[in-house]
Amino acid sequence: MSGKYEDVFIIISVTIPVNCQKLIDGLMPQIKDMERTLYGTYHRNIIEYSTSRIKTPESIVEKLHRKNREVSLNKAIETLRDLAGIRIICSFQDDVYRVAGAIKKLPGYELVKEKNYITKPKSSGYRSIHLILRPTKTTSNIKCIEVQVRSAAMNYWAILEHQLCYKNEKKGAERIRKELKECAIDIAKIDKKMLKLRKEIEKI
Ligand code: 0O2
Repeated sequence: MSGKYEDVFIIISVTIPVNCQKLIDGLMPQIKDMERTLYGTYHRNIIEYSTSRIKTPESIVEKLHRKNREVSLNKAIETLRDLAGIRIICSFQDDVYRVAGAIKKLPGYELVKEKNYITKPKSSGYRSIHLILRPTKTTSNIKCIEVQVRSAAMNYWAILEHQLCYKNEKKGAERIRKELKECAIDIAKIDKKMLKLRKEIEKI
């Protein structure tokens, strides 16, 4: 951490986590309810599991810096809509759409933005659906929460790629990035195949 960001870093560390936690605590119970309802409807686990995370001060400063924005608490609150995040991991590809559809209908939340990185994967190969939600009522000074919905296979790739390459500008890593992208394509094919097999089994 560069010395010039130390003050901002301390302010961010104190203010952001408590406000993000309010957003997560507001949404997580609704997701758990939704999980039970989906199980009741489809008689299988549509959602494997869900997790939450609060963006770390290091990651906030890094992201503001990467996006050429002023590194300040106000800029972080104004411009970063994934300070509070929930990730929902689904079993199959079609479940991702079921869950995203259900999230968009949750009472008390307005959909601010939807990004479908499944139909349009990122150049890295990353696949996921991102929903930015705004609660209609909140006491948090942070107004948005990001919900990432993806299959277990997409998640497997994203976790490993995050460790190996994401945000890592190392020269000479182009070949590795290319191979990781090929892995994302292979994994997407396997995801499709698993879905096809599930549909075949459902017909037997
Ligand atoms: P971290 O460390 O996960 O918190 P926006 O300004 O909203 O249009 P933004 O915020 O860059 O653009 O949104 P985007 O592209 O939807 O990405 C938000 C988050 O998605 C990232 O957060 C990552 O968690 C994940 N993500 C996006 N692209 C990739 C990728 O190529 N690989 C992996 N593994 N994850 C990705 P952060 O803050 O960048 O990182």
